[in-house]
Amino acid sequence: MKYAFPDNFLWGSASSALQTEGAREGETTWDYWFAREPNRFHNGVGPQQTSTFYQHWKTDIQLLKQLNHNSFRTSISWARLIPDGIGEVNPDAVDFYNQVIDELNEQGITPFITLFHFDMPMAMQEIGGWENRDVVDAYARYAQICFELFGDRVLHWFTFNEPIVPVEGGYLYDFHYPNVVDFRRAATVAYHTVLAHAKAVQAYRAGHYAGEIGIVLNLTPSYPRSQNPADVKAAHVADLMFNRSFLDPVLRGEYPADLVALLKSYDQLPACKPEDGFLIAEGKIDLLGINYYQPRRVKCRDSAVNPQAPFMPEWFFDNYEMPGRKMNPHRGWEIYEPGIYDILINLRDNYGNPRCFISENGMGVENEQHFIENGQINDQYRIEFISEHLAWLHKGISEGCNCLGYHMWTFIDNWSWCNAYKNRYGFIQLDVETQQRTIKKSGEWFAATALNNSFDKE
Ligand code: BGP
Repeated sequence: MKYAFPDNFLWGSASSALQTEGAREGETTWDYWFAREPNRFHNGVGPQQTSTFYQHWKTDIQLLKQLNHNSFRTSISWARLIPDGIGEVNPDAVDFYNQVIDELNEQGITPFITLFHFDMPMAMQEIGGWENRDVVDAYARYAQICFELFGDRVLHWFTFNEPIVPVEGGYLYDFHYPNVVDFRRAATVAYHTVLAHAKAVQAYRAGHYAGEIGIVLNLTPSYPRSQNPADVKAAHVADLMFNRSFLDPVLRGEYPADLVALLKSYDQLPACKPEDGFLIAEGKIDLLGINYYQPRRVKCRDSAVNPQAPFMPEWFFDNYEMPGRKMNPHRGWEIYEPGIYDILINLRDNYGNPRCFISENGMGVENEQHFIENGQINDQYRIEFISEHLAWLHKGISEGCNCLGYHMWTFIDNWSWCNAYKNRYGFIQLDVETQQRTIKKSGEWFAATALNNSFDKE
C-alpha cells in the first residue's frame, strides 16, 4: 500500500543544544553534576563530548539537506546566550544562533526553535531553579530576548521540551540534578514551569511577531491492564499526573479539576497566587509538538501504601508488564505503534483537534556497529519502526486529525543525558573519536520518503 501525506507535510528531525553543540561558556546543571558525579553517566562520558555542532553547523545543515528535511528543531542554550541566566547577553552566542538560523532558512529548512531542553543555567539552579519564581521571571526575560533577536526569522517557537521530564528526573525519580525525591517540590517545579511557559506565550503575543508559539510534550498514553474499574482508575490518575498536568493548561488554559482535588486531598498542592489563573489561561498555544516513544501500562495496586513512605505517583497505580509486549531491549521501552494514533484521536475528540505534529519519535540502539555492511549501518529495524509509526499516523490523518508533520529523534547520533552514547538514535552515524559522519540506511529511506511525500509498505 502507498502511504501518501498531505501537501507541505513537515519532514525533519529534532535535536537539542546541550546534546550537540559542545564548546559552551555558561555552566549548566549537567556540567556541574557531571563534574561531581561522573559515575552517574554511562561510561563516565559527560556533556562536553558532543557531536560538535558548534564547529560543524554549516556542514551538518548540508547533511540535513541531503536527508531532504524541510524543517528541523533544535534549542537555544539559555546558558550560552545569557551565561548567568539573568545578566548580559553573550554576543558570540548571538552570532552563532544567527548563522545557524540564517543558513537553515537559506537552505529551505524551516527552523523550529525550543527555548528550554533540560539545560538549566547553574546560576539559576543555585537560587532554587524552577522552585523559585525569580527563575520564572528570568526565563520570561530570556524568552523575550530570543524573540527580539531571532523572531523575524524564526516563525515556530517552543517554550519547553518535555517539561515533565525535569520534574520526574530532578524531583521524583533521581535521574536529573538536583536529585531530590519530594512530590510537593516536584509539583511546585511543574507549576512554575507552566507559569514560565505562559509568560513566554504572553511576551510573544505582546510582541506581535509573525510566527507561532507552542510547546513540546512527551505524551504517554496510559493503558489500563483491564477494564476493571480499579485498573481504569489507576490509568486515569497516571494520565492526570504525567500527561494532563501539562496538556490541559497549554490547550485548555486550566488544570484538570480532579488533579487539583487529588493533590489537595494529600496536601501536595504548590503555593498559588490569585493572578496565576489568568496567566495560565493566556498560555494557550498555537502548535503542539508531540514526543512519542512508548506507552504507559498500569494496573491498580495490590498492596497497601506505606503511609510513612514519601508520597509518590505510584501510591495510585502499579506499572504493568503486558505479556508479549514488543520491546526495544536497549532502552527498555515498549514499542507500541498504535499509541501514536491513540494520542491523535484523544486530541481530536477531547481537545478540539489542535494543530500538532510529531516532534520526536525514535529508537535508541546499542552497539550499532554490529549492523555495518559495506561501511554503512543497515538499520532495517529503525526503518520498520518509523514506517509502522507513520502508518498509524497516516490513519489518524485520514480520520481528520490535525497532524502536520513528523520529526524523528534524531539527526546525528548524539549525547543522551545519563545514557551518554550508549544508545544511538541518529539517521547519521557519529564516530565520537574522529567526528566522522556516515549516513545510515534509515537516513536514505527517510530522505526518499520526504522527497516523495509518501512511502510504500505491505
Ligand atoms: C527525549 C528527549 C531527548 C532525547 C530522547 C531519547 O525524551 O527529548 O533529549 O534524549 O528522549 O531518550 P534518551 O536519551 O533518554 O534515550
